[in-house]
Amino acid sequence: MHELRVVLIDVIPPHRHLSDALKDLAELHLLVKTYGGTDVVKIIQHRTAPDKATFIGSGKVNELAKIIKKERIGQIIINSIVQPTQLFNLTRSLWSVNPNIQVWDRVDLILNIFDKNARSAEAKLQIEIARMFHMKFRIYGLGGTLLSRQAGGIGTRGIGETNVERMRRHFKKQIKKKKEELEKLTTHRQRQLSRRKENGIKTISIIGYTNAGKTFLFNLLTGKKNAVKDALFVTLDSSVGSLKLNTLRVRKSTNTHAEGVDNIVISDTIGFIQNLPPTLIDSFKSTLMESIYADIILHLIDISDEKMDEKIRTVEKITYELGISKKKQIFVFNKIDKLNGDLSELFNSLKEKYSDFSPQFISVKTSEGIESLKEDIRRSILTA
Ligand SMILES: Nc1nc2c(ncn2[C@@H]2O[C@H](COP(=O)(O)OP(=O)(O)OP(=O)(O)O)[C@@H](O)[C@H]2O)c(=O)[nH]1
Ligand SMILES: [Mg+2]
Repeated sequence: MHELRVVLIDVIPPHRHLSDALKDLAELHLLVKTYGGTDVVKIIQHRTAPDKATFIGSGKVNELAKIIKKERIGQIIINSIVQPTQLFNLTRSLWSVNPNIQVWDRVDLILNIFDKNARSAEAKLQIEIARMFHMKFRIYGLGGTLLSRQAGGIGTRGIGETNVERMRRHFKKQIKKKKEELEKLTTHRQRQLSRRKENGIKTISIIGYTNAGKTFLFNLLTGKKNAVKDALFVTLDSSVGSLKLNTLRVRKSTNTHAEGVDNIVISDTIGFIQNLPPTLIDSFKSTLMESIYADIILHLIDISDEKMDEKIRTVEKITYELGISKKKQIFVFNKIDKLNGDLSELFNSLKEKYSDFSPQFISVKTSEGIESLKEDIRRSILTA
């Protein structure tokens, strides 16, 4: 397989520091790596707003064309959600140096990673729907320019318009069909979840930014062996297992069974990322149903991440959109093994800042803090 050589592009406001922008691009870099590409060149342009026609300004387009030629670039990836006409114009202006050049925005890249990692029928279906929604807007967006202009010169109402109409109808029908299929799966899942509740089984859902260590924690708590990787969106499906509390010091006087604490199901699911269009989250409702029905949410956070605060806010925003922000949540700060020195000051400030979410500090890698987390889960579940 030949190497996919990529240029990453970001347009940032004039006052933003280059070092900050490079940190932002680090995530895009990881996404590209996950997809299997090699980023060769990074281009950051300071602008008050993206160029209306080609997203980056015309000078940068020329510079980009030279790089494509010299570095044998096959793919451009822009770290934003880009308008369809801008994508098309930019692509067209690069055809002279590489007629096969692909220009993607952030959502295209994420959808393509999803495609690669999807295993279950449910995940595949959800991605198909997300992709159709994404393409639908692409085609509508181009409808006014490219497609109807094709009809130019033809006397009557214009073939272009008819094409757009036809595609619109086609997409509408396809989306409806796929949504009905997904609806069946969702209903089935809902029924399972309701049955769990009726049987007195408590459920805990691990959520968090992608790559926080959710599956690693899930495996540790359940004894399962799901895939853990230093890549983004490794997990796309939700999976469940029973929480092993047996390592807990069981007090002789309490009958844990009667308290129902061995009946705890824990779920792992798709991670979140910033700049996701709401339709994309919406297509994952079926998978996210596990979190929607959960009694307790464990929000897992990578404490070693420079962008930790921003990522916490992104996850909080999504939990709000999913209607689960009012649920009992425990903030679990993971990867403490990656930090050096005296951590008590940091831990105390986080404990204070997130006092509503009973912060816990763990390392799945070294198992530090895991017993205390289990203890907290057990306490919370009795009142949930
Ligand atoms: N050093 C260290 N690395 C960790 C720890 N927990 C997880 N990791 C690493 O972080 C990476 C991501 O772990 P995963 O469990 O796959 O993360 P995830 O949140 O499930 O990620 P996605 O499913 O891709 O959203 C892996 O390389 C893990 O080995 C930890 O406590 N310490
Ligand atoms: Mg995972």
